[in-house]
Amino acid sequence: MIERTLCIIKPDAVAKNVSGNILAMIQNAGFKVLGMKMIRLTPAQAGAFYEVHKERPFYQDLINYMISGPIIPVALEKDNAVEDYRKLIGATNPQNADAGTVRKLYGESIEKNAVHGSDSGENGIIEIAFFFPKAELSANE
Ligand code: IDP
Ligand code: MG
Repeated sequence: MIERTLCIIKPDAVAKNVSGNILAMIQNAGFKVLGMKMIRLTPAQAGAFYEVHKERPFYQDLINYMISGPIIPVALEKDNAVEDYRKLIGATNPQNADAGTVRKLYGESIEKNAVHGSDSGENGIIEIAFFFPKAELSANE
């Protein structure tokens, strides 16, 4: 089934200048890029994006990290996108991620783990809409 998922290249990966390498991995894996931009989140935006984690002890740290520098949200589409993208990026904690995954290659810690990925097709749609008005997405979608 064709699905959409949201990638975010997080501040640590943007700062390390590996955004292009990560995008190449994503595109070589067959994902179509529907939209992409480099932006800086406000604290309120970061808090809203990660609202689902607001009761977790790492919530405030996560917000501080996500506003620490520019990020690159990328709207992706592919058959089986959610599962295939999560396989490509690897486990949340880079130490537990499989060899050759984005987080193993570029993540620094369980927090500074280089990229975001949606956890379901439903959330993929919602998260893409958080960053991209429909008019900004690829016209040949
Ligand atoms: P995911 O990004 O693999 O879906 P989630 O559990 O949804 O992982 O957590 C969202 C983000 O919060 C992670 O990508 C990571 O940046 C951060 N995070 C998750 N667990 C921890 C933790 O135990 N300590 C610090 N940060 C964490
Ligand atoms: Mg998650």
